[in-house]
Amino acid sequence: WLERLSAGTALLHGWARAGDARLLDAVEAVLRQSPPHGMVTPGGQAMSVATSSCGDWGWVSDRRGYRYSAVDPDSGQAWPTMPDPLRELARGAAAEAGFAGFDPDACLINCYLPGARMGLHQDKDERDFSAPIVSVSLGLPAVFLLGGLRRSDKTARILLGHGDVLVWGGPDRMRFHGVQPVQPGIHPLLGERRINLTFRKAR
Ligand code: MD5
Ligand code: FE
Repeated sequence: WLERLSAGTALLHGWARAGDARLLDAVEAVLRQSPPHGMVTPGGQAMSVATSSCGDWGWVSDRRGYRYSAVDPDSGQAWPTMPDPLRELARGAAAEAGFAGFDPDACLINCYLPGARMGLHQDKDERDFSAPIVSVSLGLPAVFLLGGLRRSDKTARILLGHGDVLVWGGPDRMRFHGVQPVQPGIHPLLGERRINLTFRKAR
């Protein structure tokens, strides 16, 4: 069911559950082609989340900064094509939340093992902030922190479970957000992992 968290944010509970096995197969195929690995922030901090991407653009971070790249810096090759089941999921969820016509050109794949987290940040490396962002949670649950437009704004805690999909757009697109450390556990389909797919219009 669709829960409207605020004007521009919708939580589609369990939206991705129905096709989860096919979805995971497609994700695993991407990860075999472009294996996930930890990145470093421009400040030199190691990130605890391992990332990969598919689609025309992939989000990367290193000492030079955050940016979108057309190639996987590991292999020097183009990122894997965005599989149809992923694209269709993102388009369908966006439309359900009121963003018909969403056409993502980047899908970031964040892989969390127990203990991995993501600090409070804004997503601002995209060219056009009018497009929404669609985030799909798979595997182990995580507590998502949803803040406001200033870093110091208080944050709400949202539990995201397997198959939950969040859509952010309009006034909520630039909110600060983060993920608390993933707790140990075993998910029946993914094992000891959380995978988050983040679909964006990068360019
Ligand atoms: C995650 N990933 O669970 C999250 C899901 C990232 C990231 O934050 O940058 O890779 S995407 C959450 C998101 C995106 C855009 C806006 C907002 C949240 N928001 O306004 O809260 O791995
Ligand atoms: Fe983010």
